[in-house]
Amino acid sequence: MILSDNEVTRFWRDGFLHKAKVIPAQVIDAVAADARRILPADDLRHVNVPTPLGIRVARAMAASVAVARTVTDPCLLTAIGQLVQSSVFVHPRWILRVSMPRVHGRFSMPPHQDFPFTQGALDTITCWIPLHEVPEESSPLMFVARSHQRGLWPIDHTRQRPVCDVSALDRVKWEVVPCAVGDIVLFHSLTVHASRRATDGLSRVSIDARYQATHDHISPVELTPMTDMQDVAVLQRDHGLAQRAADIGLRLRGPVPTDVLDVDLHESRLAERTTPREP
Ligand SMILES: O=C(O)CCC(=O)C(=O)O
Repeated sequence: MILSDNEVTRFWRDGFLHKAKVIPAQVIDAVAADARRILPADDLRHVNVPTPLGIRVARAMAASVAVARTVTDPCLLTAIGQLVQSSVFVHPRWILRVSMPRVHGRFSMPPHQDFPFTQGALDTITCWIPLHEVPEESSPLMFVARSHQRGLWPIDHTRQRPVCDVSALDRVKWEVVPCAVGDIVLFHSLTVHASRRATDGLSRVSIDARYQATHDHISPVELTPMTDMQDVAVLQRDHGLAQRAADIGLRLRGPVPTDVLDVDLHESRLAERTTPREP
């Protein structure tokens, strides 16, 4: 067992859980080495990845075997299995995310729930894994505890992506979660979360991946690997980056049902799935 009974209960009560020292240092080191090879900088904290290059980098990094190993780390899968009380399916759309420092605002990533993006299983769990220490000033994740118990929060329809309407979050209390190397943060698909704007002027590099029970619903989009080997080739050609011909290294675990649930879920289903569970 990786998680204690108390941690499992806390996850279902709060909608998120910070767990220290889960991923071995050498596993993170291997990802960082791959990232330095693919990204256009030696120092990950000074990496500069403007959009749309960022999308190419994310796809290229998805081809990294080291990233695939990290998101399928046995300790991690055991921990998530404890939460969903099932064998675990790893969504093949993990992301190596470079969060660039911003000058204005409170957030780096605006407040959102993952469910409008992933759909499928309500009990989809995101695991967030930093590649370096992330203190308060380096854009840590922040959460509205227990927000997953309230189903879907109002969405800001003026934005291109389904992020939360911040006016609905006026009075909420945010819990900021600084991390050390090897730590993970797990959160539910309905937990409202964001990342704090970095105040150290540096980039922050992390992995996020999604998991669910093998028997639960999944949206077909979530079955499409993020990896695009063509993006690796374009990066190499346009940016003179080192040769990287990694195997995709996906480990799909299934079978999973592939029907889609609409965002407007029936309230009783939400209540049933988000009631805090006893361990
Ligand atoms: O890394 C970040 O800044 C945000 C990550 C996030 O929101 C997510 O993985 O859903």
